[in-house]
Amino acid sequence: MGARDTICALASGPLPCAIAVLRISGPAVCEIGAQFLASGLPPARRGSLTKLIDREGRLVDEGIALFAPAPNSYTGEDTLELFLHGGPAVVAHALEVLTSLPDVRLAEPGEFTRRAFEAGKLNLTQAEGVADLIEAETLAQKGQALRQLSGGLSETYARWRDELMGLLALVEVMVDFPDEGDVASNAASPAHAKVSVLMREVEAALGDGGIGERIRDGFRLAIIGAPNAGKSTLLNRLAGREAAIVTARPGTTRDVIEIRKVLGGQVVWIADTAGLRETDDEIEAEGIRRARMTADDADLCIQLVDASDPAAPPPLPYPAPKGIRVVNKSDLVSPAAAASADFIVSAKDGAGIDVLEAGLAERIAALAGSVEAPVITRARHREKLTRGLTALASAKAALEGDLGFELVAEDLRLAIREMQGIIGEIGVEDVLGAVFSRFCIGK
Ligand SMILES: Nc1nc2c(ncn2[C@@H]2O[C@H](COP(=O)(O)OP(=O)(O)OP(=O)(O)O)[C@@H](O)[C@H]2O)c(=O)[nH]1
Ligand SMILES: [Mg+2]
Repeated sequence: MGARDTICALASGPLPCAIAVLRISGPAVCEIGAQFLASGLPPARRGSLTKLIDREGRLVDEGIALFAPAPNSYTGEDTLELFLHGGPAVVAHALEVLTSLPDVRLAEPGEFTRRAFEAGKLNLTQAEGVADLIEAETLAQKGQALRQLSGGLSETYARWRDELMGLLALVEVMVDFPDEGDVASNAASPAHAKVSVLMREVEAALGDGGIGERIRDGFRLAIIGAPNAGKSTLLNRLAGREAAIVTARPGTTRDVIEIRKVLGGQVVWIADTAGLRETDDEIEAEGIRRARMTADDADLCIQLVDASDPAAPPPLPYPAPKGIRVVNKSDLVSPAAAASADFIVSAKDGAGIDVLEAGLAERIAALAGSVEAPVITRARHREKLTRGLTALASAKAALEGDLGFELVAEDLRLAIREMQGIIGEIGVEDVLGAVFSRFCIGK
């Protein structure tokens, strides 16, 4: 993937459509303008009606051309956008003409944004924000992606990096001139106080309950309960389709079956699980193990109880607010028998489902709103920040144990590197492929 190649791609959606946007970036843009635009490259940043012609001078299509010369473009390179008629034949012909020049090729997924990153137009968290914005399905996801794209996350990481650098400078002075200054090399030093403050900030960010990741990837809601409580019937009711098998035989569900739904303005994954009971059946036992794991990982857990089951319901493994007690089969037994329930429903005939959904939506919205502006939106950020915190803790311990400023400096350097890694300043080669390959082509 040589940066000197010129790349082109269809940047708009599926064809046919009203207008197709072709995007071209790289050093061959001027050559393309001269060869294939009947009136040559238009003036910078002014949409101009023009004819696209092939090598033989035949008309490919007529449309608007928009030229943004380097460095003031998305990628930082010469960029040309062509707004053509959105027909498959038009686009195929246009791309064929463009790629007929040497060093002009079709772009890889995310390659335009990767070039923008390499040109310093965006940092890595901002580039991730671009990808998230394109994938955003809920307003909450869109809001979070826009905040990330406009630098909301990177500002915090860059501030931590700067503060750590200031701290490192302070510590390095003490490494070089151990006898100078009146700063004691112990727990009362200003360095120790600063490390402690930073640690508290990073700990607070890490202790956000994973809300940023949940907004991006979806909240998790598990349905658990005894066999035959009606878990699969409830899942199907919430899904509005027959996603899981329902039978009168206890022990029907073994695998975890998930559906996706928007509730309370958030994407939510709802999981149906195997009924919990003692069993000698190896397959069922594995299903039950997975059910417990799913419930443990969930943000909310519907604990479903069969109102008509004379057996005492099992004790609730999850207290409120995570655990929600729902009594099912209200069509069989009078709801009075289920006084301790948070919700009473009949999954089979739909009674009470609206109220349950509204209650779930309220709880999800409350969870999502519990952290104002999470600085972690991906596992990648969390991993690096966790490593950064470990390095800070080690720096703090070294200060407290008077282990020498060399060790403290080394820990601070490690912490700085993690912050820089999050915003993509260093050590990013291994993650770039993973980040950008998930983009769509043309972005
Ligand atoms: N009358 C009545 N029957 C219900 C209701 N919900 C589920 N059932 C019935 O209860 C039986 C078990 O339903 P499932 O949804 O398969 O129960 P489950 O909890 O998924 O069971 P397992 O997968 O075996 O753990 C089926 O015969 C359902 O038709 C309800 O609200 N009212
Ligand atoms: Mg089931």
